[in-house]
Amino acid sequence: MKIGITCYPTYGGSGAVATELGLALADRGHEVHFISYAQPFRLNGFQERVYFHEVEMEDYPLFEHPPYALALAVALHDAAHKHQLDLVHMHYAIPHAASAYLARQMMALERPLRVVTTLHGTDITLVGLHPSFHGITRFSILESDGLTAVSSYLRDETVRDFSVPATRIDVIPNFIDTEIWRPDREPCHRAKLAPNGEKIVMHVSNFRSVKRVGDVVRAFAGMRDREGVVARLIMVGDGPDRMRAASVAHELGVNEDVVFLGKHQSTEELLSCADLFLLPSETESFGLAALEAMASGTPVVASNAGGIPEVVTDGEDGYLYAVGDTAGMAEGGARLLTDENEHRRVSANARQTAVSRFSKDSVVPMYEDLYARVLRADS
Ligand code: GMT
Repeated sequence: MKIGITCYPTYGGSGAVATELGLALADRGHEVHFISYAQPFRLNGFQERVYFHEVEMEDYPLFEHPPYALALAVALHDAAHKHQLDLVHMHYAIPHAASAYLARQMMALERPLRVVTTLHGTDITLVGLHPSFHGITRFSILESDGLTAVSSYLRDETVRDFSVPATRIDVIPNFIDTEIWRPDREPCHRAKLAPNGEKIVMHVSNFRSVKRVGDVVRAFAGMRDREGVVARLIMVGDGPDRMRAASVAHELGVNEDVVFLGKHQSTEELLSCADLFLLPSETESFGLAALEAMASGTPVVASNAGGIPEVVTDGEDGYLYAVGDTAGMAEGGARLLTDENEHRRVSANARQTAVSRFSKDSVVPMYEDLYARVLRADS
């Protein structure tokens, strides 16, 4: 097949999944064209059958906000026309699904162009709910020929808030390359991250309010209060709540042992040397960062919000707590940091879950099946 893929190219789970999907599809013999305003951050190095088309934008003084959705529609149409694309796959509905709708209309006189949209999270649970986006989000996802959500939770939210029939949505979970995200990943930076042999607690996110980064620090401080816990907290990523997290660390007197690394391209190198991963989010449609930690053999302590329980099974391959229960997270985290047998058990289960349920090889064929269905419906 010839497939166009659009995603947000900067940091973020949806862009990461879209890029990994494109690379995996190319590996399996498909031709893949990424179409976006910048090269997706995980798209580096040459790979056969992979192309990148940058969306060109005219910067005209009249435009306070350049109309990216329109420029993207034109770029999708151009790529579909020039490269004979069979379908375009949009990751994150806003504004991509609307641009794809326009591109499909533009192509209609020539030949059919099919549109698949993957819902990732806040396109449905937050941004899409805003009155300025709700109508166009509903319209454009209903107009998509194929529709996927990354968890059953997200499918149910879409049904409830956008009146989209459940039968229209395939649940296809996020996936991971378990050869890249692995426990024995080299190089290991443990000695640099924790020079005095401390345990490493880690958090990776975009530090938006939904991530509750203050709770990450509170849970860590709670662990540190418990006997036998000598640990450092490594905060990876950046975003609006970074300062807030730093001031919580100050207030709780743990700032000496909280390190803000900033954005990092290859978190697989960091996660494989962590002892514990914290994800206390208000909500997550899936929680790709948790899956990356699990594949790296790092036990996850998280909130039982949104789609996280579809990834982490409490007591088996991680521990889950109510949103805001930092005392519970501290207790569970401390147990994992001090009880070696428990750590080994949860770590092995986490890796096993990632390999058996969320590996590239088991999930990518689900997209291929959907594409085939969508294209068949055409004839
Ligand atoms: O939805 C967002 O705000 C951003 C999006 C992203 O691009 O990272 O995150 C969502 O998509 C990820 C990939 O499918 C999921 O793993 C995240 O859980 C989800 N974030 C939220 O639901 C808050």
